[in-house]
Amino acid sequence: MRELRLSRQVDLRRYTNPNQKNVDLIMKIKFVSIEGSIITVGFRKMASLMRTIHPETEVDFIVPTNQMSVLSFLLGRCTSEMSDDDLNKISQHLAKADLVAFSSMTPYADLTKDIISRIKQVNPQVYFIWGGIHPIMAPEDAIQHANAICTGEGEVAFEEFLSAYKEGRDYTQTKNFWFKENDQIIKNDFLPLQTQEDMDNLPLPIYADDEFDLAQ
Ligand code: B12
Repeated sequence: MRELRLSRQVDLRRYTNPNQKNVDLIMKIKFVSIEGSIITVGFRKMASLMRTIHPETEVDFIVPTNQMSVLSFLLGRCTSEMSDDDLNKISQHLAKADLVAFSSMTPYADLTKDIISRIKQVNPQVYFIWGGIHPIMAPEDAIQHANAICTGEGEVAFEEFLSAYKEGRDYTQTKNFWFKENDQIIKNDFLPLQTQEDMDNLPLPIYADDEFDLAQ
């Protein structure tokens, strides 16, 4: 049996209401999509599931530019750059969380890394998870910047991770995830792909429910 010293021990009292056993109260999770909002189906599916398993989850969008806008395209404004001022405001807001989970593609990978490093400067205690296309396609790069990355389908894997994390169990065995613990990278196997029936049982993607556009 492999022995692992976790770099971060979870204080259960922070996440459990002593009067209502097994009810999550205080763990602050921010679930953040870095890209144009209406089309991000994978993120919206994950955000919807998160609201089911941890209703207090805040769902945020960072929309650097409207990539789908014809005018933006013609004016050459399809860029992932944001002003220093906006980035600082966004990072300060996200730094109030215990756990920040990002979803982004490779065109927004540098922006994701920049925001993570700014959040760390404000609050070094934040636990970072990175999911979506970039960690799937370039896991060796993504894991350098987050505590954990999701390298495949997120639904079952994230739920398993979160319950282990909150209960103080060893979460580093979670499949479809890689972890960085004390500079050691733990690469777990894949879960079997979900069947159509599995997916039919998931909640519908979330749309316009308490969403927060961080670029506004
Ligand atoms: C449908 C699609 C589109 C759609 C919708 C895009 C979208 N944002 O959802 C449209 C046509 C709009 C589109 C546009 C673009 N696309 Co496209 N698209 C696809 C395609 C065919 C399927 C993606 C998909 O919906 N998958 C299904 C969903 C459910 O999966 P998912 O999003 O990955 O989410 C799962 C996991 O990633 C994970 N997950 C996701 N987020 C998180 C977060 C956390 C915290 C966790 C734990 C897990 C997790 O769980 C989710 C559910 O299981 C892929 C190719 C492919 N076969 O995958 C290319 C692909 C994603 N597209 C790509 C590109 C480059 C683009 C564009 C940048 C093209 C362009 N130059 O404009 C734009 C970007 C627009 C934008 N801002 O999003 C590339 C991305 C390459 C990369 N390395 O990033 C791909 C891989 C195609 C390719 N091979 O080049 N695209």
